[in-house]
Amino acid sequence: MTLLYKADPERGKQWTRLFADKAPALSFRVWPDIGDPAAVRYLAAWQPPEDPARTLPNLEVIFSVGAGIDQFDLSGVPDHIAVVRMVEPGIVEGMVEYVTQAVLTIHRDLFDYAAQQQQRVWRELPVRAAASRRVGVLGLGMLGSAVLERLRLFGFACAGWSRSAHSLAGIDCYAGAESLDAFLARTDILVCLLPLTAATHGLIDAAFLAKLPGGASLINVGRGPQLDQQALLDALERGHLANAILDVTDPEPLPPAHPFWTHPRVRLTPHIASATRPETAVDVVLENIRRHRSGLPMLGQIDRARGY
Ligand code: NDP
Ligand code: OXD
Repeated sequence: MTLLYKADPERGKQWTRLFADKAPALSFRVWPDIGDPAAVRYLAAWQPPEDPARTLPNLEVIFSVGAGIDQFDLSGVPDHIAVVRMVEPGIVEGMVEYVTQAVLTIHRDLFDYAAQQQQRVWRELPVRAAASRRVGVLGLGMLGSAVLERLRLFGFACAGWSRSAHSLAGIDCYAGAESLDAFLARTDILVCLLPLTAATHGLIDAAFLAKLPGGASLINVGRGPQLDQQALLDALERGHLANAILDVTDPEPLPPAHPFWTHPRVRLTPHIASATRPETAVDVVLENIRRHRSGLPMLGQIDRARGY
């Protein structure tokens, strides 16, 4: 029984060492050295090969090496092959760090201080109490809920929005399309941590941004196509939005002439908010293989109809 890895080759070397150490009996191979294709039961990939069921006739499970699975073309993956996203503590830690720094950057006026520094201006701005700053997170899954739990400790007024109803201590939870307007109206710093699906593609458009209070800011760590980038530029231009911190864009990278590169109110990072950490991911993949062999539900198995 083989587990085949098909993603970044450098990380592949780490995965190889870790699997050799933690599961020496498992045959672990790195694409394109697949050995006997019929022996491959598990695939850990960022992008599966084209027509995976034909290339790997006995494939049972595809593990995404990332938290998202939107990069997979599932139309070519038959239903009997389970698809599992990465649910591991390293990704969560990285995302909590990134979003915390982004929220604090906005909360403590670092965009304004950067502009002042350019002009050699030494001037204090009034400090707002965290309790008066309303943070709202789109998505209350593995990442959104962890981010909110941490932000709550700073004293921010925290809320989250999801598809189904949730209950989280100290967080105002909103659910479903009918509650979106109320959620947006109470949000000063909006964080997007939604998966990319048909329902979230283009969700953050001009009408959506207009529902945020004047002076609100956006942090997008979900996926680039969830945001209408021109609508964001327009909202910043009009002064309706104050700042944006974007870790994901569409396309990635943006073309050199894109206005985001030089916009004083936009901070860009190259999709680095968080990444799977092989040391912890390997344990989760091994646990999922054990579960799968015993007929138990796997951690992070996606619902194909829902798209995440
Ligand atoms: P989860 O699947 O655990 O959570 C997704 C959340 O989004 C759930 O709360 C879900 O609601 C909610 N949701 C999905 N669709 C809708 C909808 N149409 N309307 C309202 N809420 C919706 O995902 P994770 O938290 O693990 O990851 C979220 C995303 O973060 C990933 O898909 C990926 O795109 C992005 N990501 C980005 C990284 C980066 O470096 N920039 C790194 C890792 C992930 P419900 O709870 O009701 O199901
Ligand atoms: C992920 C990502 O989905 O890196 O893990 O964006």
